[in-house]
Amino acid sequence: MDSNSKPTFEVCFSPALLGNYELEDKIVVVIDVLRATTSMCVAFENGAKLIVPVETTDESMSYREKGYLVGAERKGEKVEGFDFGNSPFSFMNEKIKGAKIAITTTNGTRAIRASIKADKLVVGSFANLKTLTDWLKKQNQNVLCVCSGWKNSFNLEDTLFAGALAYHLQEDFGLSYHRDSVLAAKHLYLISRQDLVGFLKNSSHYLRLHNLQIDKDIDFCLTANQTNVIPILKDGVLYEISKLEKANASY
Ligand code: 3SL
Repeated sequence: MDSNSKPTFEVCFSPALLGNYELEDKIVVVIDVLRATTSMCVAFENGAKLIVPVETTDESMSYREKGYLVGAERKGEKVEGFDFGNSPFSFMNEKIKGAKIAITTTNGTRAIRASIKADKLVVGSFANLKTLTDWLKKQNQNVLCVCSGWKNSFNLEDTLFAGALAYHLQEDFGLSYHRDSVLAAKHLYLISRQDLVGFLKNSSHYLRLHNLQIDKDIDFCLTANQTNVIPILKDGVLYEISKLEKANASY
């Protein structure tokens, strides 16, 4: 990065487009608003020690014998035999305090694994919007938002969160060659921010979760600023950033 210029801000609409972006010099913000990255924030807010994001149910289950709580979501539902699925409310209990967790979800944990080459990888959701925005402003480093989407397709809710970041960071960051996705995300956020739930009512994943009768999860995931945690990846494992920084001041 040229020392006189602002760091760049980019938005990748799907993990399938990641090949178009350099990750190595960037902070990557992985976004799966409904619901994986929101639930990860909630788990850390409730005292989880660490979270291992994995791709398959077998991999997640293999952590049980190592003393982990294990989670798995497929088609929006908890997979039988696991401790929990992917509802933020399932991470709001005493069992989570101090727990080591392994989890696989349809898109969110895959997007994290696909972004592993990032210089730093953090997890974003409306739940930690302000804390994450403030932290990103202080880093002076190029940022790439990776929307988890749905099975490699574009989705609206992750784009809206990327747009919220774009809006709140616009004074501090410049746009790169990949500017159109940022402009589109910011525009969608600006026309929806007064009523995110209403704006998403016809979107695919809203309807998928609504049909499972978990509208309370949707409402929770679209509510801004419920926690000050920032999950950050180190050696394939997510930790809460302030705890990791204390343990390793040089990170
Ligand atoms: O796609 C994912 O990773 C999940 O967040 C989907 S769900 O909201 O749990 O159905």
